[in-house]
Amino acid sequence: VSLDADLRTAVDRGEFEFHLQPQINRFGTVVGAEVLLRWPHPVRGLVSPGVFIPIAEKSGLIVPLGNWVLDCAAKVLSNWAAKELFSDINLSINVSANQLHSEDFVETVLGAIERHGARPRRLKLEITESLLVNNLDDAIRKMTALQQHEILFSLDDFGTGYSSLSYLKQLPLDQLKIDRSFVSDLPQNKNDAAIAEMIVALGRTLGLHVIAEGVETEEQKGFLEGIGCDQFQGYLFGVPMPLDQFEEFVSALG
Ligand code: G
Ligand code: G
Ligand code: MN
Ligand code: NA
Repeated sequence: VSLDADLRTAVDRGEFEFHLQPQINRFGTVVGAEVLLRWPHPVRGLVSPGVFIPIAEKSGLIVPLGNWVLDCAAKVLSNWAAKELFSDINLSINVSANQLHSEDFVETVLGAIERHGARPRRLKLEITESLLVNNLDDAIRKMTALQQHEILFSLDDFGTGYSSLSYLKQLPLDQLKIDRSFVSDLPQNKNDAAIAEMIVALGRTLGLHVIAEGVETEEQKGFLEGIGCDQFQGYLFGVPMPLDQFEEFVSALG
């Protein structure tokens, strides 16, 4: 059986898991988490989203799969709210091109939030530049509609795609995410250092928060802090982990 067929079955049965990776601010407080899908395959073991997301994109399965992730995130947010826990923690979820451009994307996102009574301001959708190139107008229309309902947006993998500074001012963004390829060789690599500085400065000018991903060392964090980056995500703070471990992680920080 092909991975494609297995994926279809797994989507039908909801056989996925998600992990949460902490996002922290300059004071070391956890202010968010990125939701990262995991597929426990009966034979292949834990399959990486880097492998199955492209397959799901091609087959159209990304739409039901994306809806499942949305539903999970909304459920987690409303559970936390009901327990008066983690009221300042946002959840970021990755959104694929076919998902954003699907006809009822706006209704689907709002539907998940309403179904669980989650606060829209706690949900952040990560979109990538590559997702914008094909149909910028549709992306702007849908993002604007969702922003009016207080959903937040982050531009993921920033600087790695066909960056156009003109769309930055057209999109209703809350955050820029510095790609980990610009972080891994900090602070030694002067080009990466200049790029990171430029992104932080751009964010400040445009009134956007800036988060760096893939932060693995104190040196990287120190450099990023020094240039004014306001949030960090990476193995230095925490790996992607199951929900119960994430809750323990946050509670242990106090
Ligand atoms: O966690 P990991 O490094 O294996 O993730 C690999 C890639 O899969 C990342 O680029 C991430 O954005 C993507 N990914 C993880 N979860 C999701 C998801 O729920 N939806 C989409 N569209 N992509 C995801
Ligand atoms: O493409 P996206 O930015 O959504 O990818 C997030 C991916 O980055 C996840 O697959 C996650 O496992 C991975 N990741 C998170 N933190 C680190 C890190 O500190 N170093 C490296 N190499 N990868 C990381
Ligand atoms: Mn992401
Ligand atoms: Na990224």
